[in-house]
Amino acid sequence: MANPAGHEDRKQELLERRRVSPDGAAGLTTDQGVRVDDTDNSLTVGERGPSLLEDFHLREKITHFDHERIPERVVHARGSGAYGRFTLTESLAEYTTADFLCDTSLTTPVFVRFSTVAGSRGSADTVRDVRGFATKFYTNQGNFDLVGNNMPVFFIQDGIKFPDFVHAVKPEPPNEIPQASSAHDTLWDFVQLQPETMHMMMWLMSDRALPRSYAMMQGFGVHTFRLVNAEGRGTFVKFHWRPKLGTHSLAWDETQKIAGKDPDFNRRDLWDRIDDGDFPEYELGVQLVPEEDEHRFGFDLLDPTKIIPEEEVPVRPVGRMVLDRNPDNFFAETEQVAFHIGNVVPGIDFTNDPLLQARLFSYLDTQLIRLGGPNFPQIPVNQPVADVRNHQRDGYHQMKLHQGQASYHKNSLGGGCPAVGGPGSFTHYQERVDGEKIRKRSESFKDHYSQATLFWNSMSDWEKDHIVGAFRFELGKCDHKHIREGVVAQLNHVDHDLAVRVAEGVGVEPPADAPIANHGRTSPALSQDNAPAGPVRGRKVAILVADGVDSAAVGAVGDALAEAGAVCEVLAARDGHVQAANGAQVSVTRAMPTVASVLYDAVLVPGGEASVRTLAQDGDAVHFVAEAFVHCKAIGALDEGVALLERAGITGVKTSEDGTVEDFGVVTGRGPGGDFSAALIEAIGKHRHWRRQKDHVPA
Ligand code: HDE
Repeated sequence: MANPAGHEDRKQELLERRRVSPDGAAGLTTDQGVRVDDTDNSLTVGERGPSLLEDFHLREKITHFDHERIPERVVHARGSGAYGRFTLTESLAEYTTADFLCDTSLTTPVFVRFSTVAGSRGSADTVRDVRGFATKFYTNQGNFDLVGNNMPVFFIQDGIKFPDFVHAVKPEPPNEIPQASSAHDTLWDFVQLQPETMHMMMWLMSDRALPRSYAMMQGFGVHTFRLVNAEGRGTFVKFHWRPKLGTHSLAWDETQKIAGKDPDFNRRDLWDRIDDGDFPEYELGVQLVPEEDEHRFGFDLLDPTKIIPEEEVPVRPVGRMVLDRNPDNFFAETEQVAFHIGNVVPGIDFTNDPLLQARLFSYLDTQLIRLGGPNFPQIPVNQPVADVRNHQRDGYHQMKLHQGQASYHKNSLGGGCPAVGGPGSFTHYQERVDGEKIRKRSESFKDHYSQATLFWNSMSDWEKDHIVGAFRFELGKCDHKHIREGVVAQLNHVDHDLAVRVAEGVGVEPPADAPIANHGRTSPALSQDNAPAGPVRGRKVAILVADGVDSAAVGAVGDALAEAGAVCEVLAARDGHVQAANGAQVSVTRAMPTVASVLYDAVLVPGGEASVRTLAQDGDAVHFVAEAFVHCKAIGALDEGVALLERAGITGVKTSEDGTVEDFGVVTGRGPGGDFSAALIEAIGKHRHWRRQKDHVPA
């Protein structure tokens, strides 16, 4: 079966056999296939009498309904998934025997699930949190799961601390407050007492925790894994996903408003992009470290709170993943998908990272309860495209009809089948390990601050401002002063200026001096400010109109934006259409009260004197523009449209009589011609204009 791009897709072939489409002609039946004559009324004694136990249809319908829920994931409960394909652009045959990383002619089907971590299944998408980025590669040699996050490090170094960490970040036990938020006492209490969290906390307080779109988010395998080649030689590897659209984030104030206006913001964005054929795309990159270089870094490769700076080991692009198909059924696919870091294929192996090792236990264990028994690999979304043959038998929900007498190895009654070994078998990497049995953190894991400092040093001024704001917000929600003080003391090890700025915002005595001098090193790759302007594909642009609008401007700029791949929506006070200045009708996509500027990337105010006069008296429209300005979005205004900007408190707008002016993302012009559309598209491509002076505009 071919996927939307015309590639043969074995996974979709398998799924196709399980798809059930509604058949209008067929009658409604029970689960036993018996046609029923009525599904709206229970069987009762007389019209007003009691219901009868013998009503098998009622009993079955209610019983099934009673059992429709399964436990949500203990972490990463809220997620969104999509199918796609992975193609290799550069063979890694020198380093691994994994087919899908060696053969550039192969197309490997994938299923990806993005998630937040702390919130429940029904929590909002745009909370401050890490995002899961889990990919199941259905390779010819079996499933390989790359179960990563959108941040390259983790909160803890040893998996035995995971229950402690998760208990601290989840809602507090007495009242289950707050939902999907790290801004509370228990999390920060954990942090102040566990300094290994500091590097990850810098990431979590940065804009990385607020992705604009799953299509604009990096992914990381986090741990150091191992590739193993045909000679059995190992090479350390870190996996990276890089989005084609660039790595972009929302503003904190915006995320909180979106959580109310559209809690499904990221889920909807992913769904709509795929539905519209604007397929999210990512480059797979690897950082490769020869085994003999294991100890050449100033940190331990086995410590998951450390990155390998890209300036030290460049990320080598090796492949491309495109997500091109939405699931048919959320529960069957996105909810029932079961990722496991232990799902590896020949040529990919583990390291002794103690966080990784604990995960190897956890995923299978949790899925046994979540999916109700050991046969969940037979659920369609989990089923490999590679053949499955073994002596595993029985258990809840066994879907296979195993034939034959022998369900053991070795056997003579089954002809010795299935045979063990042979070409393409998984052979564990052979590593010599000697040592005492001890419970002790390695000395090489002791440096908790230098990479947190590296991250801070690498941020631009506006990124630093956002981080300080985030720390102030989160600590400001903590009721216990000693926790605020404890965190400030930790931050003082990261950077003195950071600690002072946070302390000043949360009513804590700023530390007098730094315990250690900032090492001054940077890694430019860590800053989102260094990202190039991206394409505007899938960017949402609001065009504000009222009766009397200049329809030619709406048409010309709208066409140019659409050609660049942006999605334009015409907004007016009411749904339907407005009457343009030239008498034409302009269709309205949505009524302004049903949306908000936070749901768009940019706003355009076309000219037309009457239209702008009406908009300037409409609180929704004025607020829309002011809010877009405060969130540093691209704003375009043509002719009289500039007056709406001024009405919104955006003063000092630069205009010229004869041409286009662009000033920190505010683009003005006389008429839609000339460079206006191009300048607006460029401003939208920059995502946000974070350096804009915006303190005087309320929103
Ligand atoms: Fe997970 N994690 N995790 N995790 N994790 C789960 O598995 C766990 C960790 C990650 O979309 C659970 O099926 C332990 C790091 C993602 O279905 C559970 C430790 C990273 C997802 C579990 C970690 C992750 C999970 C919950 C510390 C990034 C969602 C339900 C030793 C590299 C997968 C489930 C999906 C899910 C355990 C740490 C990523 C409980 C014990 C580090 C993306 O098994």
